[in-house]
Amino acid sequence: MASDPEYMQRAIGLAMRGRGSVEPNPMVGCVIVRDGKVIGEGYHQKFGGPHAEANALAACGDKAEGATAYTSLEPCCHQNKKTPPCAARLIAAKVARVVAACHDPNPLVSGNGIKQLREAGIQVDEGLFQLEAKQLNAAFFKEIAQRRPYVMLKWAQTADGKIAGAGGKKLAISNATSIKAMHELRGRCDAILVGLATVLTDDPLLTAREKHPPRAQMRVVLDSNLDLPLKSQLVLTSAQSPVLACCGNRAFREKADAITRLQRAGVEVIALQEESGGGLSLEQLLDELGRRGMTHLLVESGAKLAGSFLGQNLADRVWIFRSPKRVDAENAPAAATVDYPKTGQIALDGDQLTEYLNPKSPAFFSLSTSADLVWAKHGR
Ligand code: AOF
Ligand code: ZN
Repeated sequence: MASDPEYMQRAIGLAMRGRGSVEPNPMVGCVIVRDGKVIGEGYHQKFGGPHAEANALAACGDKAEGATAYTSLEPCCHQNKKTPPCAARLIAAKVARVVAACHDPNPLVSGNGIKQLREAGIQVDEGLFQLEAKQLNAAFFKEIAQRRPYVMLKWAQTADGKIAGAGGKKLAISNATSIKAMHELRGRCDAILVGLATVLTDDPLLTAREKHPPRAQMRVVLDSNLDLPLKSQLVLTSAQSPVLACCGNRAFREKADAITRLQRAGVEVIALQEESGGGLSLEQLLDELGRRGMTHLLVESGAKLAGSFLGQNLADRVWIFRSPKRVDAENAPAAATVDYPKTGQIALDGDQLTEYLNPKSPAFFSLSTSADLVWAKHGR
């Protein structure tokens, strides 16, 4: 017979399948067990759709009486939202026990779901894999606490630690399998960020080139002086996928013509504060993206901008795609370095993808592998 930890791990694994489709909601999984048998399971599949508990209870039919429900997040109890509260459903189904991994940080729930269950005479055990369950939903916890998106840095580097060719020339580093994993990741993010330097050297598209990406991406460029070329691929495709150019306050005041040209080409332009060191305020950028309801930002910049996120403790996670290729040129730009702990690694047909988590991030709870990396390894 399986034990509490095994059922909870299963609930967490189910929850991960919602990644990309449920945000800004959390990923939640639920497994219902009676007499040592799983009689129903489910997960929150889509924003606005039924919750994990509702799906799991539906799979049980009318057999949930006396059962134990394992949920990766405290069942919700608030009214007047997209779906009916899960605590009331579990009570109505007469489950005997609920094992919940962690609290729902949503102030409208925050312990009240568990309280309601207990008041109805249901035994509630909380905290099994608590830190893992919080890490699973680190972006949700961050969104509630800070109204900022979870920041993921990603780059590809050669065996000699370079991110481009001699003199900074564009270079194909990753193999096709890595590129596929990268496009899948893009498809689960709300925004992809680069600096102008990357646009000028690589002229990237920054879109998710897979069949049915669960989310639509905004492409964001840090462009202090409004030098984004109208002929860049980003600008030329702004009708298909939105582009946001962030310039400094000064350029915003003084370059009305450049702003008009970009706006006519379909680009949205906003101003950010200029930092004393020369760059734009990344904190202000994150606040702005958070205001727009974005929960996941992917930074695909060069080493300098990546270094700013790392140096300001604004990065939550880093993915490095390592290729066995070498550049062997002194003047090829080097990758940024990270000293974060490793939380997973997968082989991608000769390339290697390694995940690191920032242990000093306010959205760090445990060294568990992200749902994104689990997907990259096993598929959904
Ligand atoms: C659960 N199980 O599967 C999820 C929960 O608008 P709604 O009805 O989808 O409610 C969204 C809120 O419910 C969300 O902010 C979070 O507090 C909770 N999510 N709760 O019991 C689930 N996805
Ligand atoms: Zn619910």
